[in-house]
Amino acid sequence: MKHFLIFLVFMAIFAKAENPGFGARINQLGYGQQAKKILIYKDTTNAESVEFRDLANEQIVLTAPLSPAAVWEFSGESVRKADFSSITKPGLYAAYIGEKRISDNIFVQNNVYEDLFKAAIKWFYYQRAGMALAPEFAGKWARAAGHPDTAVYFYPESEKPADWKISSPKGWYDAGDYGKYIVNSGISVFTLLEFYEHFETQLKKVSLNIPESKSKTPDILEEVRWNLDWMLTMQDPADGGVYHKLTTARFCGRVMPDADIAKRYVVMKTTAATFDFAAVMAQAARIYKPFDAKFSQTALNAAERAFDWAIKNPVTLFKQPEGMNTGQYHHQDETTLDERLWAATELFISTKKKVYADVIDTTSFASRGPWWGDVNFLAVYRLSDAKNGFKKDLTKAAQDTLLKLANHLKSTTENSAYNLPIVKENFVWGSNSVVANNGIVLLHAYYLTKDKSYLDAAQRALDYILGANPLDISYVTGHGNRTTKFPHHRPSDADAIFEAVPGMLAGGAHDGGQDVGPNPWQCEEYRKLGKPALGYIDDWCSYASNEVAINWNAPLAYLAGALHYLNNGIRPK
Ligand code: G3I
Ligand code: 9MR
Repeated sequence: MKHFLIFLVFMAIFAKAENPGFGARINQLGYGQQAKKILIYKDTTNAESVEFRDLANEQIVLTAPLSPAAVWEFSGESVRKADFSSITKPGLYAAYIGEKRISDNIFVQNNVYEDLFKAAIKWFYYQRAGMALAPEFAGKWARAAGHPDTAVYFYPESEKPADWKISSPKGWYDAGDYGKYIVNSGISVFTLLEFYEHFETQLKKVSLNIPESKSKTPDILEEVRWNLDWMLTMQDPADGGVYHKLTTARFCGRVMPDADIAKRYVVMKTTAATFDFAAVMAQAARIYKPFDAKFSQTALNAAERAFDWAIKNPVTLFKQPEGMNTGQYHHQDETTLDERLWAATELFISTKKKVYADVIDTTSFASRGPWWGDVNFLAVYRLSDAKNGFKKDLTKAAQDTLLKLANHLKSTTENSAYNLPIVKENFVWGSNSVVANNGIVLLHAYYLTKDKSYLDAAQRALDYILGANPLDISYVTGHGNRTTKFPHHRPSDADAIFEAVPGMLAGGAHDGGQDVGPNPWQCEEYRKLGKPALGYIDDWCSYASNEVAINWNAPLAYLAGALHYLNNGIRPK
């Protein structure tokens, strides 16, 4: 009871301290000096312009015209916009209509995303299974170790001999639950490693203050290695196939990792998991070679064995075993041609073998953005990069495929009331990660063309996540003026600390409402059906809009980190 009273008092103080905002929708962390800067405002004054004042001297530095009102279909709001990109001098500004202040402080400075991207990567340390988080590295979110996973069984147990078990330690908890999932690890690891590939020189110097920070291996690679080591244990040494996931039979309660002591299981090997595994192990083999040649060779061997198993087992699709209710990472129209293509591209880059080139030559690709269920675009990223040595016509076709999606997102941005790269089908479970991945698509187009309009549209993806949205919220815990505070994340919920673990991206708004219902663990109706951009609630109950996940934080880290380096004049390798 004492804790609860302390919690209430603290919450009252903390909540009161939060500034309610002034109405304008902006990036609550700020903007690089040369970045595109757009203010969105639900104006009712019919004013012609917005004045931007330098808060250091209250001088008006810009009078920017306000656009005619337009309705954003995904929230139903009528909004106007003002472009203040011409403010490039580092400083603190605010927007006014007449004497009425309409915006939070607006930071203009090239390093405004540095803390965010580092926190977004550091969050993976907080997700480590099998490790106690020491105060030296985890601060007040230090916790006991959970889930050693040195004795993991098969589910259903009836399908194996009574003494069957494996050791499958380490790895990241997937999200707000304590499961470890190969499919979701695939795209998450790819994204973090591609960030390293693109900004290697800079990331070699970045310390995340993790236990391995004193090693010769860059911290981002040390963090990803924690999950790669686990992934390797999920490969069956007998045939190279990869188990789909490692979880308890049912989701546990709102407890800390060390209190979740139920038996843990691996389940069937699947084609998708095995191809995803092959892809990231081939990618890792290249990246880790300068730091750990033995691991690099292990990863490559594992990748080739996995690919071989998946080619021989092309339609072994996941089926949730009776009695198990944990995550599935299986979708209704699943094919595994996308995973096969991605794995083949990564293995060809690592080995130059014809067997992989032959698969690539006989597999199509399309302008569909990347998510855990469709990784074809990760192959497009690889094929479109002339440095990877694919046939010229194939590289050109992939570049056209990349630009087709990027152009669709860019024109959507330039023509929408909110100036955002968001289309209707993006409003799904994990919508914020779709927006972040849209930003990454646009950045790849910028790298390819050097056309700043793609960079400008990518900026708007991060703006949306950090406050340029109808809810006027930064969806990243601990980063922004009005932020997600009560995510569906067991460690943040079950610890006696008011603030959620920092640097986590909440899933985001959509109309799915899979967590709405009469059961005690479900949410009351929080949606405004037909306005998917409003379908979010900052409450533990909402795993469909307010959970956190490794495949959501990885694109956040990439998007914020790449914009940080681009703001500082650094181009990807
Ligand atoms: O692909 C279809 C799309 O065509 C359709 O228009 C849209 C709207 O109906 O649905 C899309 O499929 C959705 C899919 O996510 C892809 O977005 C499914 O409806 C939706 O149920 C599915 O949700 C997944 C959810 O698990 C339930 O399976 C999320 O992507 C996935 O991130 C989430 O992952 C969970 C893990 O299982 C357990 N750990 C937590 C993690 C995050 O919540
Ligand atoms: O915590 C679980 C979350 O990680 C999943 O995304 C979600 C949907 O599968 O399920 C959550 O667990 C809930 C379970 O499904 C039903 N009982 C309440 C659990 C906590 O909300």
